[in-house]
Amino acid sequence: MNTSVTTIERFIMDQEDRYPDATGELSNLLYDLALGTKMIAAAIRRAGLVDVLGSNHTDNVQGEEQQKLDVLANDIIKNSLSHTGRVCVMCSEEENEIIPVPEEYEAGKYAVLFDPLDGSSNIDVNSAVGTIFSIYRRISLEGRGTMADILQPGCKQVAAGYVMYGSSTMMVYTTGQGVHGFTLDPTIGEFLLSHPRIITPRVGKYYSVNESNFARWDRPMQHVVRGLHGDRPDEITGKNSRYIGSLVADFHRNLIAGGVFLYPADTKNPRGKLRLLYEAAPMAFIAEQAEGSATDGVNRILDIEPTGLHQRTPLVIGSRNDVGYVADTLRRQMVPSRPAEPLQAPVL
Ligand code: P6P
Repeated sequence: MNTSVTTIERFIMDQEDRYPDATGELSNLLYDLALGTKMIAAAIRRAGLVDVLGSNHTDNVQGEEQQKLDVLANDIIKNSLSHTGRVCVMCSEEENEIIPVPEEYEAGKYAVLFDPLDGSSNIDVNSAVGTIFSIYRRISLEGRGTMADILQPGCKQVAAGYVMYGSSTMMVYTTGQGVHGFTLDPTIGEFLLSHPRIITPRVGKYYSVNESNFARWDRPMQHVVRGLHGDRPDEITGKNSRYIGSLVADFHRNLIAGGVFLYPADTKNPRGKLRLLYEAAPMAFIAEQAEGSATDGVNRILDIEPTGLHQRTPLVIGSRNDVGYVADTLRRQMVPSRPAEPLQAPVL
């Protein structure tokens, strides 16, 4: 048995040692999250055997029907963090309002935002799903955390990551010192370092988009995707299409193999479908730390100043050159808006 393994705990501590003023709180917070996701993984692995599949017969703030595992995952993450004294406030895709730490617990210096189980509609068909998290240092001075601690631009994140419950359970995170992947060894119940310092290829093999939305995109975006199809070899070499419909799974494949994921705005989702705070921003931090990039089509995701907990954004994320192709093409296609033509008086 290979005994020279690096557990996530040891890796986090080693990284922390580089910062003499580090208090260890962020390290412990990451470990709290790792523990919570191990519990979620255990529930998912048994999903077909115990009564955790299927609908919870409730809707979340997005108006989406909650799966039983959505609710369970949300409770597990909250319970993993609330009592630690490291968190002052939380925000979850599954809850309408911010979640201040209960009065009986000390409020810490971090705000944690999360999508407890993204892609949960894939659970019943045994496709990969994931937990996404984003961590900020609080800006309020004391006491229970506030909305201001949550509504920070993505460039202020101190850590971000996801856990993908796929063929294996993997945790991928960054604290701004590169992106590192850990695979859960179920025989010992530990996340072990398996993908140190992940760098995403500049040019990707894949493009990932829900093509059924094609007719609802604007013409510039249709032009972009036709380029990714290979219809415009003078602009870009065509790519293979891969789309699972689970952000964590689609993002992870592109992170490792190179590729670009797109969820553009369309006539049904004019602001895009994905949420800025606990989906796009954490994934954007990871993408940039892996030498990739992330935009809303043309603007850097990490520069967006949030105005609402559950606000949505279009998302183009992955290999730097591919994300750049999309932005350059959209900018070229965008005809400066002309002043509206004066209305002609009807000819009687
Ligand atoms: P569509 C899952 O519901 C999710 O929020 C993301 O994980 C995923 O990327 C996207 O929606 C898929 O949406 O409209 O293609 O099914």
